[in-house]
Amino acid sequence: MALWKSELYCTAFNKSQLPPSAEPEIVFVGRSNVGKSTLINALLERKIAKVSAKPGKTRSINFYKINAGGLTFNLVDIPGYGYAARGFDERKSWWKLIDDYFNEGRNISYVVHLMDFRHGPLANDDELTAWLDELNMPRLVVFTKGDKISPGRRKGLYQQHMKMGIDSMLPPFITSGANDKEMDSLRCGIIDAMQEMSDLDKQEEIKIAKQEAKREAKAAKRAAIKSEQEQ
Ligand SMILES: Nc1nc2c(ncn2[C@@H]2O[C@H](COP(=O)(O)OP(=O)(O)O)[C@@H](O)[C@H]2O)c(=O)[nH]1
Ligand SMILES: [Mg+2]
Repeated sequence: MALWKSELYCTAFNKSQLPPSAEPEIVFVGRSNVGKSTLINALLERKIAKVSAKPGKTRSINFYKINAGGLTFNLVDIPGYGYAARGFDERKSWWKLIDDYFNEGRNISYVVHLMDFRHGPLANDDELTAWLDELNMPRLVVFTKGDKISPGRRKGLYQQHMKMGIDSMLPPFITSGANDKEMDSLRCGIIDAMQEMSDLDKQEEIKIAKQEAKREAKAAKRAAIKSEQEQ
């Protein structure tokens, strides 16, 4: 697996600060304190995202430019949601920012949805999942804090979570902070999922182009018949 080079290139607190959309974007979402910053740092092998013992510090969307051996994309870090101490206004402004980001027609490849392995999907995760479903936004689920569960209990708990009906492009990964082996397979999974999405986009484009060509051919035929009849 090629090394990932990374660079934080934009921090957006509102819609007007969102950078233009170009490269495919892989969006990281999860509840506050789920371990999102820890996982991003482990993936990028640098201390680039702030890890905090106190939940709910990051309120901006952070854009990281990634170069994975020549393959370029953006990793987008969305602020965490669902921290109990937050009030109604903060919840509203969170949804506003998220809604602005997802409904701008950006080149979003898919969403990496982080869930605490100890708990699996919680009510807030289900709410976000339902909202992403409406946008037809594919997800890759990644469990965090796997190390907090003893190895003997992991398989059973994984199966229990899967029974909750988790929808993920690949079987969900279990991660534990900065475990190198886990990070290697997660990096591969992230790239595979992105390529799969780009193939689907290409197939869709080919389908649309074929339909367009068919429509044009039919129109040309109709025009030819009409001009023949007129002669
Ligand atoms: N044991 C363990 N602790 C973790 C793991 N990931 C994050 N943490 C801890 O959980 C807390 C929140 O982590 P952070 O990355 O800031 O979460 P964020 O709010 O989702 O960005 C910190 O105290 C981390 O050290 C993990 O995989 N295992
Ligand atoms: Mg964080």
